[in-house]
Amino acid sequence: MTDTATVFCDPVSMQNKLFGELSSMFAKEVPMYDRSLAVNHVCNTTVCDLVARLHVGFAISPQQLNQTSGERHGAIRIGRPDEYRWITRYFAAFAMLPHNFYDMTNVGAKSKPVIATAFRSVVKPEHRMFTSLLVTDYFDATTRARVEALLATREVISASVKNLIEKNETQGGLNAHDFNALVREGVDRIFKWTGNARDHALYTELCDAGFKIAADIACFDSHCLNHLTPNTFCMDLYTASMKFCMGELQQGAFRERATTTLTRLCAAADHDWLLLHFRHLDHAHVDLFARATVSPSDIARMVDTLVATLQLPQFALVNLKHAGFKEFTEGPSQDTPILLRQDAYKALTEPVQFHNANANGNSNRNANADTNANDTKSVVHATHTARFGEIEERGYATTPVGRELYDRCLDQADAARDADPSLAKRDFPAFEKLYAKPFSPFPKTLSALLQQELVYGHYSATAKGIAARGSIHTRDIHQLVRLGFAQVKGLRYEDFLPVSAAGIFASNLNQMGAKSTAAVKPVYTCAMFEEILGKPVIDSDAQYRAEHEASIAETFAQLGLLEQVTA
Ligand code: OOG
Ligand code: NI
Repeated sequence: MTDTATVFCDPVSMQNKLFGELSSMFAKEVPMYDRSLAVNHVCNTTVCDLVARLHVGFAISPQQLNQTSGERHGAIRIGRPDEYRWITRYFAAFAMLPHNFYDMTNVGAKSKPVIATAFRSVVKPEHRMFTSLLVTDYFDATTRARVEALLATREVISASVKNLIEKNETQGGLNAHDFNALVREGVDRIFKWTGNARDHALYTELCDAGFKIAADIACFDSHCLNHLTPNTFCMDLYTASMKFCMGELQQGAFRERATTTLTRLCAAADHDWLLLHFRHLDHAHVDLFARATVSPSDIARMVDTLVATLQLPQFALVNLKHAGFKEFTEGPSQDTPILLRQDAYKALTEPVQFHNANANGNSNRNANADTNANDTKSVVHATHTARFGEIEERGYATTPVGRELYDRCLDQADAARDADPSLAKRDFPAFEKLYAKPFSPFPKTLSALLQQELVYGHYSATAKGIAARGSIHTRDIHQLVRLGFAQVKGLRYEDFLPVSAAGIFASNLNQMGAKSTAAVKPVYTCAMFEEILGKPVIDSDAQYRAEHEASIAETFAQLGLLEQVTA
């Protein structure tokens, strides 16, 4: 019997639908975002053209390209623990589970009164939502009471969405009609920007005290999406292209950067790089590709085409209202393929309206506010700067040793950059060299990164290895790969980095962190956070490690090496 009303939708397909619709919503509201997606598409297409020349046999369909360019992460900020638990249950319907506990109250000068996790699929995630919770006990008692009182009076999660979430949990799924309604609630209400806010006096006080983040969370009437980050195949090509379209790079300088980047890509785009960047490929595909060379004149022609495309009227981002592009890419140097590199156009200053009885409170303290002084219930027209346009390129997941090395290298690289902040503008190649030097302890190839146990991989036996069963005399996994008996794919990093998230908070709020004003600064633990979620938080490092180790055990089994040990 097929009763369509009882056929449940696939949660991952619905996840794709949710993120697709969030992206359309965001694109309608923020023209810069819409255009940045178009620039990313042009850049990803250029990278694919280059890769197809380098690897004869490589192909990507428009659909596959759209899917990869459509991978996204977003960020939302929640005010109350009960709201947070509903959001956890909302994402669970889409098979998105909490991964990692990010304590943003404890990241040095950029500390903020939020704790967070990222909701994503456990296996091959394409979408993620970095979800923060405001911790009100970070504040002195008076501020805390005011923030909590304001938050207590808002209702973001409607009764109908609660019903749908409960129905999903009791039935073990939702049919298309219900699932579509769940998506619509997210897109039209929970994550939608409205520009409506409340309590301008509190807003101003929180901002002045260095707590813009709290103002951003407490005074607005939805958990609006503050960014939605697409995936790029080549960060440096994208950032140069955006700066060219935004009028921040002249054509000559853009040509130089694009040429350097595409030339570097010719060297970097080996099989490991292909497997890292293209989900539709596996060893069986890349092994069939024939390597070819791309000449400087081929690259020059590609750059000509890119320049001509980006000069089309639809890419004249210089004509849109914006606050410029960030000066530096966050993350490892361009030649170190680990974790993630992120960049962004800066947060836009957007109009907001404060509706409430306190509207006249202290409004004249904010130069941006324009109040009708005759009416204490009037609307305050002000501005808010929160939504920005991030982009990311993902690298290999590091082991704890790799992560520790990364943190040390990053500290040095940041210090070098901060010592000469205008170098990137004056002399970009010199800046790249300066920033790359502290990362020199990292090898640049997957095999060396694996050999030094800095990143995780997924190993499998090759046909040649299986044929050689019984005559293989080593159990060194790296040696097995070198001999062609095993093959490996680097595991891609699917999570966030607290330090770079803190930098993102700081740059899009245009404010560093602020210390706790509570009598005693509270300590937040993952266990406390799990109480709020009502679910365990998955430790992604343990997952990467488990996959790495299980794949080695499976490879040994396939190669008959387990029997050898026990024999
Ligand atoms: C969260 C920023 C974190 C990232 O990419 O690290 C983030 C926020 O601004 O709410 O999205
Ligand atoms: Ni982000």
